[in-house]
Amino acid sequence: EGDATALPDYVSWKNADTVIVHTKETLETQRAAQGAELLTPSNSLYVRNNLPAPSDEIVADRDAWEIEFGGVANPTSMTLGQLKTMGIETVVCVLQCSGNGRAFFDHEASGTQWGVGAAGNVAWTGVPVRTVIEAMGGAGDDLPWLTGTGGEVIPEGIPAETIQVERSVPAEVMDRAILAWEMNGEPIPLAHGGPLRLIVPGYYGVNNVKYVKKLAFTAEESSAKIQQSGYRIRPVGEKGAPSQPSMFEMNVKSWITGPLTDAATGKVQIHGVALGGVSAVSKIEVSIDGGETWTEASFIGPDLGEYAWRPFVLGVDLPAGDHVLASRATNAAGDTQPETVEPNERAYGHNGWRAHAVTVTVA
Ligand code: MSS
Repeated sequence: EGDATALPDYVSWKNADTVIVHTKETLETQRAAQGAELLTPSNSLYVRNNLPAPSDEIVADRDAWEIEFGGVANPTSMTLGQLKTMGIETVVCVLQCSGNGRAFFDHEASGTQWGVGAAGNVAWTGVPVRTVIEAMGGAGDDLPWLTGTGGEVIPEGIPAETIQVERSVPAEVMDRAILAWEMNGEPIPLAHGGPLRLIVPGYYGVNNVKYVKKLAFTAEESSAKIQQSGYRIRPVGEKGAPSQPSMFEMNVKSWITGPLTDAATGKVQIHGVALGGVSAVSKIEVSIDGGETWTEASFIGPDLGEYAWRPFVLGVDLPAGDHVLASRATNAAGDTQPETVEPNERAYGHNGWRAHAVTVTVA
């Protein structure tokens, strides 16, 4: 882990000093590298692939990429070049893996042991899904799901539903979803889903389908394993099933990004990032005594919208000794981060403030 020489080829352009390489398909942003800039620089953003990324041939002629639409009055296929003529919007939102914070659970769940770094604040530019759907005569009746299919080529002999990245989200999120071709002002790199990616602001990473090749309103949720049994909140030891809650809306969360281990005596600027989930983050508190007392901290810089995270800061005087620093966010819906969270089999959605606290030694 953290071996600077181990950047896989398809992400060789990442900044090795700011990422932790867990595996070829999982790279995490270092905690200390988060929040310093309003947007997470693309070369520091985490990567999570359920399947190896497709060949980079798919980004050689981006405008030729085709996406098929279904479950609309006039179903058709469109190229990225055509989509670009239909409308343009930018949305800043947190991209966060469902398993971000897995390392803070105690039940030794399998999967990448993400700390806080499977998350970033990203500006996506593309056409609103609603605009495209309206141009096709609108969604069909009684089709409550919006289903996006990833563009990975499934090897012959493997039933597609066992590995295909195909996710269904409630159809009403179409109002805020976009089909994006730019990330942080540049064409989306292959590693992050270029040439075209479905972005569902406020929803966990898995719903943001990369290299999206099909988007359809459907009567049922996708039959893919990743939808039916994967990415569900279930009791430890239980199997995944469609009756369990799916990893859709993100919860309110924050964490300190500095200081993380030590500081000099005198004034210290405690800083971090806070997100509201599907409702804007509205308040952030910091504790320097392990959660016994809390002080409201200040958000820094412009508000980039309800789905973005906001950096925060609190200046304090810390005497010599060890201090447990914690942060606790509240969103506009009135949800506050809990102190602890119940374990769940796959260790998803950890937003407990205690586990995210850091112990800082002041000398
Ligand atoms: N898409 C596709 N197509 N494929 C894959 O694999 N993954 C998921 C998403 N999408 C995938 C997709 C996940 S799971 C996540 S997180 C995300 O993506 C990530 O992103 P990036 O850009 O960072 O890499 Mo967990 O919930």
